[in-house]
Amino acid sequence: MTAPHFDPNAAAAPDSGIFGLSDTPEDARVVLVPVPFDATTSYRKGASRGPLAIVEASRQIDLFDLDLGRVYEDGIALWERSDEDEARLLAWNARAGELAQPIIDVGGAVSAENALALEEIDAICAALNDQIEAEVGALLDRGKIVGLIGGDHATPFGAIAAHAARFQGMGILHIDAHADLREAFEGFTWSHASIMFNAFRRLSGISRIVQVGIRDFCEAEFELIQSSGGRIEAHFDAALKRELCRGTSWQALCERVVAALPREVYVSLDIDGLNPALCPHTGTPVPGGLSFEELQHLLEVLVDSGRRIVGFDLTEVAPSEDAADEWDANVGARALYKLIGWTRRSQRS
Ligand SMILES: [Mn+2]
Repeated sequence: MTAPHFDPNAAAAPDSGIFGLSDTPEDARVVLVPVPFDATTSYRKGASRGPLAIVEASRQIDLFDLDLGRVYEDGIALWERSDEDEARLLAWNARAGELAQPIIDVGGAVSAENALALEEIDAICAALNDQIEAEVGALLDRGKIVGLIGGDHATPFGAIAAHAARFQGMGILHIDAHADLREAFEGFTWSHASIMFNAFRRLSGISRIVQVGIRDFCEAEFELIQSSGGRIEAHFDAALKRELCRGTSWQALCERVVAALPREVYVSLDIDGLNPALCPHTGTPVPGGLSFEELQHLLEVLVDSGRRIVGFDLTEVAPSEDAADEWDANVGARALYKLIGWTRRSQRS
């Protein structure tokens, strides 16, 4: 619970926690797990700085939400891992990033030297996955609502695994510009571009992946969707926009998306699923995508349908190098607040 002196109408204190709150992970209902890792980001780095930038931007958000009310009232806190664990995670990111760069520079070409580096990168990413799965699993077992803040889109694998193990048969609502169904993109087993491939192939607890906003994918990914027997359902951005142009309402389109999902849903939100005007510094921006309001409405339709959001992640928010430009993190923090609000609402009804 928030401290008694906390005033939700006042400006946040500069030393306050996420969203200006003073909750601790022990007493908060919602715990956010930051993963400052972007080792395999292929085009433009920066998502590892996302969690810190989002926390800073989150302090200026008004806590009262017209649709969701007092989103903060049973506590929201950032998970704090031990100094030792945090230092190791940062060292993994530095080491894997350094090993990955020359491979990314040549587009993943295979050589004896690369093969050794790939082996070490895969091992680091596997260790990261185990660490995150343990952290998220322990929080879920304590009854927390858990959201992960990336980092690139490779970071939530452990979080998805922890949820899938506890919510057998859950679906994933995957909002992204990219299908993320590549098998070992550029040779990296745990690439940001492979997160849904890995979830699909490796996690038995997931009944279906429903994708929205997809507008950048290769033919092999398209074929995987086509041959998945409905286990992967893609709502391509072009198709959604064509329907909107022809007069179909966003409400009707959201209902169509949501209809494919089972009762328990994990939401994986890659910020590049939104229009790049809302995330100009993200690693792999693509024209098109959802507006902020379309995202908000999709979550609303999901929850109104009676489905339950069991957990979520927000990835690929990358702040500008220019510290005065906090736009990406500002949008990220607001998207995060909506995710928290709709998740809480879905768990109450
Ligand atoms: Mn992605």
